[in-house]
Amino acid sequence: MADLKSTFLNVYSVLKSELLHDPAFEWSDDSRQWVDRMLDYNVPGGKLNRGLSVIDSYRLLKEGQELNDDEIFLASSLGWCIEWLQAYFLVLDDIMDSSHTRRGQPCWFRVPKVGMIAANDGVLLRNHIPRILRKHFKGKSYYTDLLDLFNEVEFQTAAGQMIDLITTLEGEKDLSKYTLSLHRRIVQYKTAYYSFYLPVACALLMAGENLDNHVDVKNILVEMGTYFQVQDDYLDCFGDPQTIGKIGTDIEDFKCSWLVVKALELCNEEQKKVLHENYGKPDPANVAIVKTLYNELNLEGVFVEYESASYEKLVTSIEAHPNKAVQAVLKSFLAKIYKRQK
Ligand code: DMA
Ligand code: MG
Ligand code: MG
Ligand code: MG
Repeated sequence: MADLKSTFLNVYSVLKSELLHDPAFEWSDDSRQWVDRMLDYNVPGGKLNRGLSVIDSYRLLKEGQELNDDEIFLASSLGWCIEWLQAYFLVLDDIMDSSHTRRGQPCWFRVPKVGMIAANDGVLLRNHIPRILRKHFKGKSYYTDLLDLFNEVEFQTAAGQMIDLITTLEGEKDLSKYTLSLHRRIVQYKTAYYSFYLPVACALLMAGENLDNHVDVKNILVEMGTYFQVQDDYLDCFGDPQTIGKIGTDIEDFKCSWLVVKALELCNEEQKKVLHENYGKPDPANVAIVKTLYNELNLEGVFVEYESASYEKLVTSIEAHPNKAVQAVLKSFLAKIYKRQK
């Protein structure tokens, strides 16, 4: 595993170096240094679950056959394209969510002399993906399917981010609009497709599969991604910032988080009033009152229940899948996130 990770990180260095010598641009020392630092700051510092899952999944789909160096390089490159996509979305997400830290360091836009240059860095990160794909996949039979897949998933994610953001405008008018079905819709689009479906879909394409034949796999992965974002919402409030590497902002930001949805379901009239008066305010005193209410309603306990119920449900759907190799892919992904603390 440590070995796979170091191989994966070596591929990052190769891809970065290619991008820093992209012949389509006349590089100066300053511009090259900027992109170099921007990439190192934003791309490789996460858990790398999504990226590593492409290699993992591809290996499982090959049912134990050793992968050759070329296959490892290609699967890693696709993994890095997902990490690039994630970096692009996170750089912009942190601006929009007014976040403070990410992966244990200040958000990129908070770094001195970066500020709103980060918005264009997000665009650059996004543009690196088709450049990586063209360099390493043009000529492969599945090249157009790959481009199509990345475009499709990016659109879904951006649409999810849009509803995550505009929903807060509705919530400010009427908090009771925050329901589980609205929450599900947001997280399915903003998180599940790019974090769960995309890595497995990349591995399937590399293995020569037609994605139209794997709608059932997509459905299970979307379900898993939904569970993952509920964990993210939970950790935003109850996680240890040291461990998750970021400071929660969902309460301040008026987000349609799983926690506020559950709180609305469980609270009495008096508690509802407290929620209405304190949710979505920047003052730490208001945030503290919301957190106290979450504790009164035992949302930690409600989450623990949700977590084991989701896990059971996912295992059941995975085991109902006819293909053992696909089952292994899905189980491996689930094992990476079950009861995660970060
Ligand atoms: C993030 O949702 C979704 C995308 C597409 C980046 P979020 O704002 O809850 O993520 P985080 O908690 O990491 O800021
Ligand atoms: Mg955010
Ligand atoms: Mg967000
Ligand atoms: Mg979050």
